[in-house]
Amino acid sequence: MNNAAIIGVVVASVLLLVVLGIFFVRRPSREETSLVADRPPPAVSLGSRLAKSRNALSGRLSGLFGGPLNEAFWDQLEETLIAADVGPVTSARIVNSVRDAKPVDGQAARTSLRDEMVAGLSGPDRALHMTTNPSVILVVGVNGTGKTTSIAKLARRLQHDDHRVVLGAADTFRAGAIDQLRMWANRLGVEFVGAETGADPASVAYRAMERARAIGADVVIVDTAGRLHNNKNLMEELAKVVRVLEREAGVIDNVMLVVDATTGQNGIVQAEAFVGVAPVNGIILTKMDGTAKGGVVAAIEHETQVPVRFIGVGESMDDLLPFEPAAFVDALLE
Ligand SMILES: Nc1nc2c(ncn2[C@@H]2O[C@H](COP(=O)(O)OP(=O)(O)OP(=O)(O)O)[C@@H](O)[C@H]2O)c(=O)[nH]1
Ligand SMILES: [Mg+2]
Repeated sequence: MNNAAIIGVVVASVLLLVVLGIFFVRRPSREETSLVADRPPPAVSLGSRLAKSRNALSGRLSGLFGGPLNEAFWDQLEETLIAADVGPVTSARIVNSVRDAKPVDGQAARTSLRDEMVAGLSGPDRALHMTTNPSVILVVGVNGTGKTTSIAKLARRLQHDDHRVVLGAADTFRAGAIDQLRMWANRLGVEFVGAETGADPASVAYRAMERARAIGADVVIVDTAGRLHNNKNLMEELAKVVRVLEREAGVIDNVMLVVDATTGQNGIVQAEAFVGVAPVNGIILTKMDGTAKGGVVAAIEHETQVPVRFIGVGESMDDLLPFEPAAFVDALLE
């Protein structure tokens, strides 16, 4: 072999090694190609998700705070809060408190309004309770409020916090409901317990608990059929699911009522009806991205005395956020 041939072979070998190196370095790792749930949830901008409510509220407020703090100002401030679905009682209380603080100008009034809104939402413990193992999260609410989607989002959060989750599809009433939850379970890579449409929901709840104990999962989330509070059969069926889960777990740590924020004050009526049948101790307020009336959080909490634990701000699996009063109010008044 002459020198040129030797150099040719060396160059070709080096090139081959470089190409192979690039291939192996750039090839996605197992983590990249595996479950979506292995990736941390991306940060969601609360301000942009609440843009409808923010535009409605801030638009009216900026005009107001630019003018004199006379009687008309206080009346209009109250009307603005009521228009944002804050609720008449809560709106009046907030305005009275701001007024009592005797702000000297619009800027001081704005600061005081912000603080009063945050104070009005502060107090309740909003963390998920986890006292049993497995710990149960039962999800209830009227049709189409976002129960199943919120369960997927919750599972996603819990999984990211190193919990091992089982999803139980106890909505055996609506055709397609079981497959909808199964699809989410597959995407997230969490354990799933299903049934045939028409099966007894309480037995699904029981099997989900059994499965969790068998595999050492620490959280069981149970989906239920959407129901109106005046549907007697479905309400009795829900009471049975509650009894079975209470028997199996001792206590249901979290009974989450899912309320669609776009239904505004109607959500309060729904909430009150469910509280009578299941030991509801938390609210997930969904579709906050689709309403200009985000103030409904304040009214719902005031009327039901049940804390809003999470808000839904979109349709993807990362669009569920713990409800944090200060961040929420700042996003609305931004
Ligand atoms: N924009 C938006 N859409 C949402 C949110 N949460 C749920 N949805 C949508 O609302 C629709 C109904 O959601 P589901 O989760 O199926 O509601 P459900 O309460 O389980 O409905 P049923 O099982 O029929 O009672 C779906 O199209 C969801 O993508 C949210 O926070 N924002
Ligand atoms: Mg559902």
